[in-house]
Order: sequence, then structure tokens, then C-alpha cells
Amino acid sequence: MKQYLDINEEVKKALENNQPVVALESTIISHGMPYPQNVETARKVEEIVRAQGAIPATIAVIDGKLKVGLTTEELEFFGQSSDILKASRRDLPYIVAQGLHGATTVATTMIIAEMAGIKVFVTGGIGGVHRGASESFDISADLQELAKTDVAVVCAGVKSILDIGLTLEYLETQGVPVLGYQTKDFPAFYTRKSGFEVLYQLDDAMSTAKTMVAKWDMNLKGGIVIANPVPEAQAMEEHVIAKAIEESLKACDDQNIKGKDITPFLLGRIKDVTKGSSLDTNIALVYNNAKVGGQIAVAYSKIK
Ligand code: PSU
Ligand code: MN
Repeated sequence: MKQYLDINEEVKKALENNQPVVALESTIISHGMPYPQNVETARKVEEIVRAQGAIPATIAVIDGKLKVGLTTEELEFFGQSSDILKASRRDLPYIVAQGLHGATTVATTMIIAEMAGIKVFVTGGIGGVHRGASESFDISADLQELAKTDVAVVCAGVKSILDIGLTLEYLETQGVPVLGYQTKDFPAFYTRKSGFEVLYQLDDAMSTAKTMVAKWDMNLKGGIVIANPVPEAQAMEEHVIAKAIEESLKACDDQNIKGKDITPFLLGRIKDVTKGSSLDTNIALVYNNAKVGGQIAVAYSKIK
């Protein structure tokens, strides 16, 4: 594995000394937000993680190397370049063997975090079962990864561009705990509620870390979803986002967008339809996840 993995010095030292580290993904930078907000957000997220007492490790594939921890220049490159492939599990062997650049999705960031020994990962939202999946079979590889890779993912739930109910069913079948962070409601990314509840609410970082420890101590393989709702002040109005999503899904259909291009297309479209307000909410929820994820990483390293 060593020949593939390139962990930066700071992260390596932190891991050796059992200090808290938080993994961060790069698809959100290259394919999830426009420039320059993507790079600004990526930098600020790292700062927020540091402010909680944890070390940030943004993950990406550069020249075929699995990079854990990016420099400022590398972050900028991922924000600007159009030569970066969206890298999910199935894409990784090709990108690595060809020495290409890949922005890691939730699935791939989990894989590389696990290789490096990082247990907490902060993102915006995870992929899931798409609406109409009974016809299209479009189910994000993120869900399968959560079934088998031992990383806790802090997110703001699942966007309602997806079928939230089916996504939760899938996670149940795969034995993935879905925990509500200070909430009983499973959040829908742009809004604090989805109409679905979580089974378990946890109110602080330490009880969340204890759940992670219990799961992996018992050798129950797989990830954990920590669903952390967007702060009230930055949440979108239900009817505004619902309408934007309907319009965007229709555009996706009309333009015959398929496969891995669907999620980036919808995110961009929703941003345009909402005149940028969905992007503001997206950024706010990522910051909030970085704060909570940093705290969970600190709590986890205290127990371990
Ligand atoms: N949700 C967002 N922003 C994103 C993504 C999801 O709000 O950037 C990205 C994540 O990297 C996630 C991926 O893992 O989209 C899921 O893509 P797909 O549905 O093609 O598996
Ligand atoms: Mn898909």
C-alpha cells in the first residue's frame, strides 16, 4: 500500500501520536462548488477543524498518488483545474495506474482515510439512492462504502434530489448506524428536517465517539452516519428548495444527464435556480460539520 499512499508530514505525525485527525473530501471542491467559493470553503474548513484541536487531512489523488493532506497550492489546483476526474471506488484503479488526478467522493475518501488510519471524515452530504432508482438503478457507491469501511462520516444528511426514504432503508439493510446529532429529525441537507426521523439522537461529541468505539471494538465492520443539521439561521425555506430541486431534476432529465454527472449537474443547477442561496447554505452546513467533526475526532482520540 505504501507505494500508493502519500500522507503529509503533519498528518503522519498526528496519527503516530494518536492525535485527532479529520479527513476531508475533494469532490466537493472540484465538482460540488464553483470557483472561488470552493477553495475559500476548503481552506476555512481546515481552519475550523484546527480550531477544535484536530488536524485536517484533505484527501485527493494527484499524479496517481493517494494524497492525505494537501498544500494550499494543491487546494487551489483542485478548485480551478478542469482536468480532475470525479473518483469513486470504481474509478480509483484506472486513475492511479494512469497517474491522473482524481477528486475523491465520499466513498473514495473513506477508502483512503481507512488506509491512512483516520476515523472521522467531514463532508457536506453523502450520495444515496436516487429518485426513480427502481428504473435507473442509480444508487451512489457511497452507501456500499458505508457498509464496509470503518469511518464515521459527519454530514448534513441527504439532499432531497435523492429518495431519502430509500436511502435510509438501504443504510438499514447494510447495518449502518444513522445518528442524529442533537436532533431527532434526519436532516435534508438544505433544511433541518426531511420528514424522516433518526432512531437515535446523540447530544455531544463524547457519546458519538463512544458509539464509534463500541461498533469497531465489536468488529462490526462499516461506517457510521452522523447527521448534523444545517444551523437554523442558514437553513433554506422548504418550499423554495423543493421547487428548485423539482426544476433541476426536470432539467437533468431533459438534457439526458447520466451517471456520475448527475450530482454535480443538480448542485450547479439548484444554485442557479436559487440565485446562489443554496450555495450559501451548502457552505454554512459544511462549516458546521467541520466544527462537530473536529470535536468528535478530539473525543475519539481521548478514548482510544
Ligand atoms: N453532495 C453534495 N456535494 C457533493 C457531493 C454530494 O452536496 O459534492 C459529492 C460527494 O463527493 C459524494 C458524491 O460522495 O457527490 C456522490 O456522487 P454520486 O451520487 O455520483 O455517487
Ligand atoms: Mn450514481
